[in-house]
Amino acid sequence: MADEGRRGPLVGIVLGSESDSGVMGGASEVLSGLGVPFETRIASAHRTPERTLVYARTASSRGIRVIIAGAGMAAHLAGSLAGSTLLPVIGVPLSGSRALGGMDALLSTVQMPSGVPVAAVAVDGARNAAWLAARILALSDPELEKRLSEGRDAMALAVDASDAAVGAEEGRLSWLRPPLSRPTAAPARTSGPTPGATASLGLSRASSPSRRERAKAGSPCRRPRRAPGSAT
Ligand code: AIR
Repeated sequence: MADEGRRGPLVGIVLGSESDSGVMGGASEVLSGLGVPFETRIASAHRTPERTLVYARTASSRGIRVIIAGAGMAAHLAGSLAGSTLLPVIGVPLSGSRALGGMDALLSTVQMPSGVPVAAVAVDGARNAAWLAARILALSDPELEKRLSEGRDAMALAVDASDAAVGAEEGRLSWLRPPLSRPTAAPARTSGPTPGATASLGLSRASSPSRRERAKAGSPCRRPRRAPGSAT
């Protein structure tokens, strides 16, 4: 993954393994879209503990302002980094191993001891890690704050468009439903529903009304409740 922009990187994306790059590429995409310069590095808390330590210790002096750390399995990467820097660290628990669906990585990332915080996002939540990093940077960057605001407006517009599309779909299907203004007189206590009531919904059957239909019609099919305290 290429470094972004003319400025030095502000966000450090650290992967526990190259095998994490598929999911973690989502963070790069978001930061690229927002014009936030970042770098991507690979360092394993277990396989290369010294490299991880050096990265954490030197990140701030190189201009990094937020670290995003993604790892799977016993995911101690974010915690290790957070223990050796004062920069905010966002942890991305990854589900890659499949054995525990990412629960292993989630707990390893999120259950940090007091005083060494890791802001953990959802399992495989690389994109949200990037959005969060951008929000942190936007505290001191009004231009970035503006881009974030525009991004949020675009998301809202997309929801509006989806809602309009669903509304149109509902309009087309409304003939399937019974009219809302149908009279709601209590059904007579007969042995079954009136034929017309279910026919309009396409639910009528030649015989054997459903349990719901029997209950609606007041059919005494259900066992009577025992009074509290009554003998067995
Ligand atoms: N991992 C690597 N070092 C420590 C950990 N926890 C994680 C990687 C990856 C998983 O182990 O972040 O999600 C499997 O790595 P690999 O290299 O075997 O594919």
